[in-house]
Amino acid sequence: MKRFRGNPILKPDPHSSWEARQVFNAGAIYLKDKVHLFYRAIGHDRISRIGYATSSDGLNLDFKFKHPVFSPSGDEEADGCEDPRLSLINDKVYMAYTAVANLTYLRFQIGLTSLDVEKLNRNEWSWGPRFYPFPRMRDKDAALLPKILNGEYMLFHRVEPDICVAYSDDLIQWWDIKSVMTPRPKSWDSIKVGIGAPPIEVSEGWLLIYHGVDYNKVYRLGVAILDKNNPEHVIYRSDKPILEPREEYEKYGAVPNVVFSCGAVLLDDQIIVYYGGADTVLCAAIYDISELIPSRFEEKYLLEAKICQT
Ligand code: BMA
Repeated sequence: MKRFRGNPILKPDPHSSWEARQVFNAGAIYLKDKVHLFYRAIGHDRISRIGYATSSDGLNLDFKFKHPVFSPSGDEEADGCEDPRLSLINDKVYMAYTAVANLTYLRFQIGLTSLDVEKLNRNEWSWGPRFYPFPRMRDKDAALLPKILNGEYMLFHRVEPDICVAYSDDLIQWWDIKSVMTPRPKSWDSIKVGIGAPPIEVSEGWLLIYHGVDYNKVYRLGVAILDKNNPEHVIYRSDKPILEPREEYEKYGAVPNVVFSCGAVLLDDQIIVYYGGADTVLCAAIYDISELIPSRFEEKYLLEAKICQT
């Protein structure tokens, strides 16, 4: 694993009121030869909005939209839209996010909306209607599986402390809410777990980057593989984290000791994981896919051993 040398790839802009304090936790999709990043931005008013930037190599940003591309609307999310996670299904980009309210009976729930790819390409930010899949249920860390399986959408979300799923055929009615991954006692992911990027399809199944929190409130990232045809089955889960706070920009900031991801892209055989450092800046880490999938590691190891022998 390599942290990108140019980290952080995005820092708060003191001259821009809506993103003056924190820019972090970006959702990502790869489309039309570039990575599109939708990031959480906090400004002077401490409200979270979503900003947008693109990168042709996935690491250096070459375009940044001047204004937020998605902002809170209505009582359900008056205090902010956080942690966007993007999934491309057919010609639509779906964005799940945390809708934050300031109501005694509601602090946060999941929001879901969509944007046509054509509109994204024209930077026309007329998003579709906003849905709240589980109205007023305390829930976050949501993303759609980027594929319709057996005619159903599959939503990952987090009812504390577990990663859960739910299914729907119209994105309005949801059923079969169930837990699929739970914290492990005495481990780096002992208190709660939540997904990072939406699952990425690979030959072995669905690769899931997820976060885990321990008793010291340290956020780390781990990896799991989900069954290809039935992604509610976890077929592999890493014992050790794949990323933990180590650099200054991960240890010190608005919330110390946090690496937190909402997006990743697979480019050739490398996965670029976008993550927020200490809830303040946006960073990237690059993984050879064989580092994340144990069977591929084995193949690579055997191949290297063979090359050494000859
Ligand atoms: C989560 C979310 C994230 C944040 C993380 C660490 O609950 O609020 O946006 O990065 O906590 O503070």
